[in-house]
Amino acid sequence: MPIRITAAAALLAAFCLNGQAQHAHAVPSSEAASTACETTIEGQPGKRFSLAEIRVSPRCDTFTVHLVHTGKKPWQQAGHNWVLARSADIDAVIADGLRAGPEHAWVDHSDARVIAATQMLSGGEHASVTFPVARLRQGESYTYFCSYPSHALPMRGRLVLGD
Ligand SMILES: [Cu+2]
Repeated sequence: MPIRITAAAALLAAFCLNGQAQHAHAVPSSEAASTACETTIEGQPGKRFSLAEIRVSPRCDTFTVHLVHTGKKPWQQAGHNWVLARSADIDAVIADGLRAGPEHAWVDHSDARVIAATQMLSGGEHASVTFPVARLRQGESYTYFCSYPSHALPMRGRLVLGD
């Protein structure tokens, strides 16, 4: 990923690699075996996500989101990522991400309100992020979005805890 190597970028890379490693070694519990504890979502040309809603089963210990950027442009021109926060927090998370700037892929990874975030992708790239389902509360409203400037409004969806 052609981001300048800064401490934050290194942290971001470590975070993403860690997420993938966790997924690679995750053994589903027998209770969750019949439940999909992962989903794949496309970030498409025209500032669109392929899914308007993601449901997370409370029977999952962790949930993994696989993001595929189906466009062609480099991330500097039209990047896509997948960032999850409480719906009540996303305006502030988006504003702080924009302040963090391109060298942090417009996500402040030290922001505790960010529940999960993939790295920023160029067209043709993919990435995964895994988060503990214990971070989610029943009845709370969660929103995922792309933090690339001007994408957060059209590229967003609802994440719901429930079967
Ligand atoms: Cu985007």
